[in-house]
This record gives sequence, C-alpha cells and structure tokens, in this order.
Amino acid sequence: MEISTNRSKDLLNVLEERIAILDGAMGTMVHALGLDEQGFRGEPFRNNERDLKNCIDALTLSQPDAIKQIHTSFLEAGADIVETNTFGATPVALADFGLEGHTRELNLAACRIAREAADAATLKTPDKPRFVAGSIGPTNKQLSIAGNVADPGHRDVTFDEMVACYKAQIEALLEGGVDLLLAETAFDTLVLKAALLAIEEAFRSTGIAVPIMASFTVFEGGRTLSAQTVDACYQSISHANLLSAGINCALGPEKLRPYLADLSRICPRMVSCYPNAGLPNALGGFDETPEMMASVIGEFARDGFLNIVGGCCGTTPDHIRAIADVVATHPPRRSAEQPRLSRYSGLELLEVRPESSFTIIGERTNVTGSRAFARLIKEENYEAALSVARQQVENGANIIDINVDEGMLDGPAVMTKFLTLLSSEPDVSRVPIMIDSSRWEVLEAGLKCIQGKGVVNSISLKEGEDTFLKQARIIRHYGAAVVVMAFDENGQATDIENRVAICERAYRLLTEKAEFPPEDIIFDPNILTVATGMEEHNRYAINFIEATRQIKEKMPLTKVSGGVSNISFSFRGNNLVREAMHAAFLYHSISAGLDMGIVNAGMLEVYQEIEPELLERVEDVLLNRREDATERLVEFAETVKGVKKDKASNAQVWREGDYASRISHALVNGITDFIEGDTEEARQNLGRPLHVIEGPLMDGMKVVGQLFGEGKMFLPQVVKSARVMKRAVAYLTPFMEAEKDGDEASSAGTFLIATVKGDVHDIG
Ligand code: THG
Repeated sequence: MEISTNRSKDLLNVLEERIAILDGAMGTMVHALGLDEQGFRGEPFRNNERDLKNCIDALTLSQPDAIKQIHTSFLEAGADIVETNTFGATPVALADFGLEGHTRELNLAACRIAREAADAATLKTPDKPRFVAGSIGPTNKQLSIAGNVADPGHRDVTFDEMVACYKAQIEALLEGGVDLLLAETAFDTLVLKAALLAIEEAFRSTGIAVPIMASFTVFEGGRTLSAQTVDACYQSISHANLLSAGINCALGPEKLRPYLADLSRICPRMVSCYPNAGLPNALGGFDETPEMMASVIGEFARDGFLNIVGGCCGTTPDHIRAIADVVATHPPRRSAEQPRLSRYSGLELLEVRPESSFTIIGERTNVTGSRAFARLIKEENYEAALSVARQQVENGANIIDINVDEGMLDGPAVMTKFLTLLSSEPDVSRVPIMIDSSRWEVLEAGLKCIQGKGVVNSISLKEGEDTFLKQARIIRHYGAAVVVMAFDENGQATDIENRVAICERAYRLLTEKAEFPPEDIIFDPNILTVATGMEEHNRYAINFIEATRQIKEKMPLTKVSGGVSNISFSFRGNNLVREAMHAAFLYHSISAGLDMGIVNAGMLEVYQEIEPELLERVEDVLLNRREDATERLVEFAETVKGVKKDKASNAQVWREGDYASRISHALVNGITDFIEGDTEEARQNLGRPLHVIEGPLMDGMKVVGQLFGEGKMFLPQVVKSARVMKRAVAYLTPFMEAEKDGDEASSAGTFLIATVKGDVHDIG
C-alpha cells in the first residue's frame, strides 16, 4: 500500500536531507522520575490483583502526564521522532500482568499522549516537524527458540497467534495516528516476520499505511538471540516494504560498530541505530555518559552508516542532545546500489553470485527419496532424522531440501515438528531451508516455521493462473524464494519449447502480477528419467540441458535447479552407474547454466575420475548420441552390479603409479588412507620437505583447482582435497622444524596474510 498520511510524507522529506533523531529510553526515565509502584498501579488498575511493577505500558493510563513529560523532554533535547509507550502493549505481553483486555485502550492512549507532545513541539518550531513512531516490541514469546530447553520442539505460541496478537496492537496504533511503525528489539526473526505480516494486514484492515522501521538486537558475536547474523537477518525481512532496517539495544555503541558497518554495506534501505548507553553494569545500570556515546556515534555518522539515530536502554535527554549535536554536521547515509543476486538465509547468509560455484541442495531429508529417513520419521525418531540433515550439511550441502509427503503422515504437522526441531540445531539451521511438498498446506505450514529466507519447492501452473498467483503472493508475503516447475494446465513439459515457454509464462506472471523479483525465482525445467527403454525418453536429459541454456539466456537473473537423482532411476541399486550419470549430467548442465541441484551431497563423483568406458556409455545416453545407447549402458551396468563404489577397494590400480601420481590421485579423490606413506616416499626422493610441498603436493592441488574451475569438481570435494593436503603438510611439519633447528642463525621473518569474509578460504 502507498503511504497514506501527509505527516508520514513530511518525515520522508526530512530523511532526504539529514540524519533524523529518535528519542531515548522510556524505562530509564520512568525510574529517574521515581514513578514507583504506586505509579504503576493507580487508575484504572487500582483493583488489579497482579503485580504491575515493571509494567511500564500501564503508566500510559495511570500516569499519563509523566509519560507526556518524558516525551516532551526528549523533544526538547532535539528528537525528531518519539516512540509511543507501547513496547510491551501486545496482548501476549500484557497477559503477564492480566492486562490483555486493555490492549486497544493502552495503545490508543499512548498514541494520544505522544501525539500531543509531538504536535506541541511542532507548533513551537514549525520548520522542524516532529513525528510519532508506534513502538512494537518483541514480546515475551519466541518462535525460533524453545522456551523450555528440555523440550526443543515445544513453542508457547504459534506463528498465526503471534500475527493475530500483533495485529491487535498495530490496528490501534494506526487508528491512534502514528506517523510510522517501529518493530524493534527483534531477537527472533520469526517473531519479527510475524510482526511485519501483521503490519501488512493492519494496513489493509484500517486503510492506513505508514512507513515501517525494523530494528533487531544483536549480542556479542554479532548474532541475534536466535543466532542469526546481521546479514542473514536482514535477508529474512528484505521482502518487506521497509523504510529502514537497523540495530538497537544490547551492546552499546562501540561493540555494535562492526555489525552496523555490515548492515550499512548490504542494506538497500535506510539504516537506523539506537544503542544502549553501554552494556548493563552489575547493578543493571548503564554507564556511558552522553559525551562517550556521542563520540562513537559521531564516528558512525562520519563513516556514513546512519539515517536515523537515537538511544536505547540507559539513554536520557542529555544523551539525545549530545547525539543530535554530533550528527548535525554529517550528511545522511546514501545506500550503495546493490548487485541483483539471489540471496537466501538460514542462520547465515547464502549469496549466489554469477561467479559462485554450483549450489548443492541436500536431498536426503526426503521421505520419498530416502528409505532411511522415511523410517525414522515414521518411527518419530526425530533425533536420528535430524542427523540425516546434519550429515547433508557436513557433506557440503548449501541448502537442505525437506520433504515429508507420504500418505500415512500428517504432512503439515510433521513438517512443523521437524522444522521446529531443526531450528534448535545451529550446525544444521546454519543453511537455508527448501520446503519441498506437492501439497500447499504443507508448504504454508513450513513457511510459518523458518526464520531465515528459505525456498518453497514448488508451485506450477498445473491448476491454472489463479491458483499459481495466489500461492506466489503468499510465498512473497513470507519472504521466501520459489521453485517453479515447468508444468502447466496440459501437464509436464518434456520438449525444449514447452519447458522454456512455461517458464517464460510463469516469469511474466510472477514479476508482473505477484511482485516477485526475478532473483527470487528458481526454475526447474524437469529432470526426468532416461534409459528407461522408452524411445520418447531418450531426449529427456539433452532437453533439460538445452532448456536450461535458453532459460538462463532469456531470464538471466533467475536461477535454474533440478532433482538430479531423478535422471538415473533406471539404475536403482547400482550406485556406481548412478553416480557416474549424475556427475556427467551435472557437468553438462552446469556448463549450460544450471545454478543449483538437489543431490545426495555425500555421493558426488568427480567427472574426470569416471572410468572412460563408463563415461562414454553414460554420455551416449545423456546426450542421446546413438540408437543403442541404453542397451550398451545396461550391458555395462550388469558387469559392475554389486561392485562397491568404495575408492579404497580398487586401491591396487592407482597404487601402482609413481609417488607423484599417487599423491595427485589422493588429492583429487580426497583419500587420506595412504597420504602419509606417499609423502614420506616423496620426501626421501626429493630431499627437503619443502620440495615435497612445492612439488607433488602443489601439482596435485593444481589439478584440483583446474577441475574445480571447469565444473568437474564441487566444493565439498575440494574440502576433502584440502583435508588430504593438510594431513600431508602436518606429516612434513616436524621435518621442517628439524631443518630450522639446524639453522639457528637465520630467521625466516614473519609474514602476515589475511583473507576477506566470504572468500573461498572460508571453506576450511
Ligand atoms: N524437482 C524439485 N524437487 C524435487 C525433485 C525435482 N524433490 C524431490 C526429488 N525430485 C529430488 N530428490 C530426490 C531424492 C532422492 C532420490 C531422488 C530424488 C533417490 N533416492 C534413492 C532412490 O529412490 O533410489 C533412495 C535410496 C535410499 O533409500 O537411500 O534417488 O525433480 N524441484
């Protein structure tokens, strides 16, 4: 919705010109003014039996003049924006004090008080209009974190309950005349997402739309309480139509600096920051003086991090005055143009850049794709089922695909349960989640459980445009990306023209009618089984590859993905052949532009290492190179049936080469079993340990680098190579130390080397 109030538009004008000043802490002032327990009580709460101490929101009704005085003192100190006294005025938070029935009354009254104070200040200085922000706190409930450590699958409230709860508050704030809304101190992004959805709903129900600020809270290490990094957190809410994103509370200004710098760099919106006056001291007080705070915040302004600034816990009108003075001489931040990349998030950000290597989506957490996972889910052995997810991530999955579609299971309930448990596993929920189902109810249930920016897998035009658009809009509201299958009213597309045409039609609908950014669209032009013996299936692989090429050419910002293991269903039970087919199919598809694929992350084969005869027969099938391709591959498959794809078992062959070729083989295939013996042999031949590193080890790594560059190896395999390299170097280290000892006089000097975040060296 368009911004509907004139004052809100005035605010946008102010923000064009300068850094706007937000007020300081309400709670600190309440204590400073000595609004004691009586103050919390008073009318109309005289008969309330609950302990109202610390229910600051109740003061709006029992001490309205004092609250107004606090607003006025911040306005006099230079604040452009004052926040309503409604941080805890949601039904769930008020329920702690038995005041949930007063939600509407408290919010309306808080708006009236703040409005009066702001309007009086505007009258005094008409050239400096003042604004009221409706404060929306995080509540006392969490959705991504279990309230009870003993029961990580339990939540006190549901996502839908949180949306309804927030909506009750927000409707009152909008009717009360706020100029903007501020969802603040978010430490669980799923709760923040609920607030943002409630805001949209409240805009529609009241017909009033105002700018939205979102502000989250990070702790030491730069993560929210639910463990998301700042960039992952921003990505989770990047779909919302926000005025600003920012950080407030917890750490005090100095410790927020690196996280604010991160946010400022990646955020295409305005950026806000209102820190505490330092970390709380032993008595729960805050020690930073106005001068201390202002000096750090002045640096933030100078460095171009800020559009809106103020104070959180412990900040007084003096702090706000000092902050307003120090930022007055600096222009507001101008956000840099962001490249249009596909970005997803779990606890951490996943960014797919044009130069990124292939993105691996783990397939094993799928009840139809893994008998083991299906059994665990049916037995409700969630702990072991979670470890299937963990293995996928350990084996290099960048995203995990989760599918619980099975006739006997209650899909929405099982999806909810599994995702809820998963959110308590930081080593797994680090990566973004792909919610995989052919049932809409399951997809929607999944969307309500993930705090990151995930992917919905999938929707299609199977049931026509109306259903497609309706689902797409809902997915967009939750901020997820989407997989679109090349399927329409006439069925699944198999020829190239249809695969591409359906994707183009879906693209137009999504971008023109559902406000989907192209970079959030992932096309799946159908990976279908080949070598089935049916002639009409012979072109399935080659058609997928060609369709991928055309889709990427026509819609370059979108991504293309597919379920890779589908290609080889004809060879079920014969993993040697299946893995060779996957490696070859991936190699050709990636050359054509395939960005990501659902694969068994632990089982990827190196293209270069496929036995030449098998590779030829596999490629004959995939590329449809000869009439008898299927027969010839089946024939070959018969000869290797039951052969374990265990690399050590065909050790004899590669063990016969010289040490250099053995070392190279070990590095490319990630085999650690013999590396120490081979390294020793090289050392004896070459004399010095350094010569081994600079010779056969580096030569082997060069091969790895080249294969990686050509798309014939993937990151998880390179990580294994790195492991082999590390073992070899560890073996050589004592020999190098010994050489050094014999050479007392000389010093090698110190060499300091750094790498940037996100660089490939992160893989270790
Ligand atoms: N496109 C999209 N999503 C998808 C698919 C797709 N999701 C599901 C599927 N296809 C991709 N996932 C798998 C997962 C496993 C297997 C195939 C595809 C598989 N599993 C072994 C089998 O069936 O032989 C199971 C062996 C075992 O039990 O361990 O092959 O195309 N968008």
